This record gives sequence, C-alpha cells and structure tokens, in this order.
Amino acid sequence: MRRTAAIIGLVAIAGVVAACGANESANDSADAPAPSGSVATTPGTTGSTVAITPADASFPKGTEHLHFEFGPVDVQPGQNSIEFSKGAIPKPAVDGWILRMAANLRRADGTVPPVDVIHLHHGVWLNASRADTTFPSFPERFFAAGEEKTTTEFPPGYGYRYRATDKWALNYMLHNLTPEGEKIWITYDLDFLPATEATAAQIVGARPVWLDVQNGSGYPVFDVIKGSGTNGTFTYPDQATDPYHGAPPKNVWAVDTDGVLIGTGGHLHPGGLHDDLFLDRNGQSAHLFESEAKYFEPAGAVSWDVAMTVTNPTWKVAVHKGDLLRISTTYDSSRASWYESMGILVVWMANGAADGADPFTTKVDEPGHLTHGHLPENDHHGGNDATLPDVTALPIKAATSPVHIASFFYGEGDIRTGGDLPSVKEGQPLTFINDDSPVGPGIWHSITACKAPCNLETGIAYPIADADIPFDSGQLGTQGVPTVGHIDWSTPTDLPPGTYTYFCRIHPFMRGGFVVVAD
Ligand SMILES: [Cu+2]
Repeated sequence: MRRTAAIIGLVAIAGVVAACGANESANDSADAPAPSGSVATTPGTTGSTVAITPADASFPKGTEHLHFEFGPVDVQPGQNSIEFSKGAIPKPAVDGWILRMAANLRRADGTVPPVDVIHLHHGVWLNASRADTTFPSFPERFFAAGEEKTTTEFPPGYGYRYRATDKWALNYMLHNLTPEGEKIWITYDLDFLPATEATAAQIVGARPVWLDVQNGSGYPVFDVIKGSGTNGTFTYPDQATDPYHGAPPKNVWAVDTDGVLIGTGGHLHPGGLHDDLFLDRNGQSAHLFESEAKYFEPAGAVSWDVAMTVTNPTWKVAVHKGDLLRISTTYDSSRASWYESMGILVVWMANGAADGADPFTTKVDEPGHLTHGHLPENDHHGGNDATLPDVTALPIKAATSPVHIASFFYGEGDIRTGGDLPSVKEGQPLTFINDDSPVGPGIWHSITACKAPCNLETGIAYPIADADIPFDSGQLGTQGVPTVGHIDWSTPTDLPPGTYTYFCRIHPFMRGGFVVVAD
C-alpha cells in the first residue's frame, strides 16, 4: 500500500503544479514589498520550530539565517521507506531569495544520529508551485541532500527565488539500521534574503536543473556488480547493458533556452567515485565538471564518510537552446557490489544571462571544493574486531525447509546464534522468506553476499557486498519501491560447492551463512 500512497502523493503534488499552470521563470526581478515578519511556523501533526539569526558577513546586508525542523518523524524499527511530508513543511514567511541551503538530522536530545544507527538516505525538497525543469510532471526539485550532506551554495549575486505562496513538500527516506524505533527531526538551514531588503534588487535568479542517471524514476537507482566495468570502475549508464530498456536515455536534458550554468554538486552512494557533467553540441562533447567523492573513511570508498566537491564561484558556463546536458556516475567495482546506487547532479542555471564561458574554447572543468569535512556522525567505521563466530567452524545440517526471516534474525544459519548452517546440494537453491515484511510500515531484509567469514564488528564501512561470487535478493517486501515486490528469494543454482556468507544491506548487523555441498 505504501507504494500506492507515495504515487498518489506525487500525483497530487503534480496536480497542484498543473492547476497553477506553472513553470514560471525564476529569473524575474524582486517582488513587490511583502508583509513584515520573517518566518512562518506550521501547525499540524509535524510541528516545527524555527530560529532566526543574522547570516554571516559574507552574505548581502539583510540576509537572515533561518533554521527549520520537520518532525518529529516516528521512525519505525528497521524502517527504510520512501515517504512524503503530509501537509505543509516549514518555510520562510515572506518573499525573498535563498542564497544557501543545508540539511541534517537530529535526535530528541539535539544530537545528530550516528550514520550506522539512522541516516538520511535522501531528502528532496519540492516546490509544488513550479514544474520541474527536467521532468515537468514532477514538482520542482530545488534542493536535495543525502548522507553526504552537501551544502547548496550560490555564487555571490545569485539565488533561488522564493515566494511566500510557494507550496513546499518533502520526499524523504530515513533508513533505520537498527530494530529500535526513534523520533527524528529533519532539519534545514537557509541563508535567506527577504525581498524587501535593498540588496535583494541585485540578486539574479537561478533555477534548478535536476540531472539524474535515472531521471523520473520513482526510485532512481541502479546496481553496480563487483568486477563489472573496466580497470576496477563502472560508469553508469555508459557501461551498462541496455540501461533504459530501449527507451530514450534518462540521463540527458535538452537545454530549453539560452543561459548560464552557475553551479553544481553531486550525489552518490558509498562506492561512488565521481559524478560527471557533459555538454553535447553538434556531435562534440565538453566535460563541464567532475563532482568528486572525497572519502575520509580510512577503509576507502566504502562508506558514507564522504563529501562531494562542488563548483567554485568562478565557474560559469554558457549554454544554448538545444544543447544537451548529460550526467554519468562512476563507482568502484573492484572491492564490492553496490546495490541501489544513485548518480545525481543539481545544476543551477540563470536563464538569459550571457556572461558564461564557451566550454568548447575555454577549459571550464577545474577541480571544485568541498562544502564540509569529515563529520563526527561517521566515526563508527567497524570492520576491526571479530564479534561473531567463524562460520567455517559451525556445524552443518541439510536444509529441509525455507529459511524464515523474523524479528531481524535469519531462522537458520544466523551467524549470531552460532547454530547449524543449512546446506543444499550443488544445483539446488536455498529459499528465504521474509516474515518481517508486513510488520509495521514494513521491515525489509536482504540476503547479500559478503566475503566469508563476514564476522567483524558492524559499522558504516562493514560489512560490504564484497564476495567474489556476488548475489543479492533485493529488499524483500511487497510495499512498492524500494521493495522487490515479493517476500521470498532463492539462492542462485549455479553456486559452486563451498561455504557462503551474507548480510542484510538494510540492517547490516544481520549475518548468515549456508553451505553448498557437492552432489
Ligand atoms: Cu534486514
């Protein structure tokens, strides 16, 4: 039912867009004076608190720093669902310009939850009063954050136009890696220049151009399989086989008017190395920017302990109507498989402006900069000490029935219980059934191969899907994306004899093993 609800929500939002006949330009000059007072508090089931402080001195005179909170969100045990805000989410009360935006999570005690406990898989802020530029049946996607927590920054003199009448919504996915529920707030900070300030007249409007390797998909993901691609990396969609199933490519947008690109930054998942922006014109291609993943993670490109580079304020690229903007994303495929991966770049464009560089005559793809460093919520890396038995020492017993998954345990072969490992004969599958699936809003588990013995301490960098013979069940559940639509799954029948270990990608403290014996 969850999927239905999500889709209806989206259609409802899209309907608002249609009713407004929107797709207005964000480029027109400042509005007429707005009512005084700066911030609206939103009543309802998702209360909000707000605070206003002066922005730092680098912003134009009169800029305010606004802190908003959406919540509390009652995060359920093991939750990993895609949700939409019900009702309005807090936003500025007066017209003006957003000059900077950053998102985070907080717990009831005010601290940021550790990423190995609860993390923001994604949050997408939607403006239902405008149509999205690259996927017009969506509301305008104007800000997004994942656990890499990149800040959206505009170069001096640019901003995102905000009208107090704009209708905002939030599409969010909070991933609870544990069986304990918790109340969580999604927070966002804006540096905001009210339209009534004299300095507002100087701001040039920019609009968000959402580029996504799976643009328009309800759950825009793809899988990276260990060993795929070339030289230890896999670039999507370039190296994928028939990524769009014969339909037009989803990673391209035809520029609809002349203008200037003024900034961008990327989103990807653990294992991701970089997102790349290209401009194609008359059969020629120019590389505009590489948003690079800088891993603070000691184990390398395997966790959320990462930040993305964004363009520098001097980056300005002239584009013309009919140009194609294109995104690709590159992952490490040497160490592990990365399931349900993403590749997104939000590019900001000033319509009509004419002060950008021609990327075919001027090199524009300079290295960018990070918007933050290592974050303390990424401190628990895991992977050092063996906290579970070595499966190769566990007794083996022929499987006589499917393995039922319940209450976050694999019914047979769970390494944590140290019991018998179920065995199947070569050529025979072992079947799993997720009995937790319908519990609450849905508890979805996976069976994902990790390299034996897969028994080290759980953290943001461990375990990973690093088995040399990869397999993955997907998220077993029937509640729409991100689930696979069924609760049962069987192991591949071509596994050679041996001992196999696996974990749950959603709740990585869950580990199991089974044995394939020679016939
Ligand atoms: Cu699980």
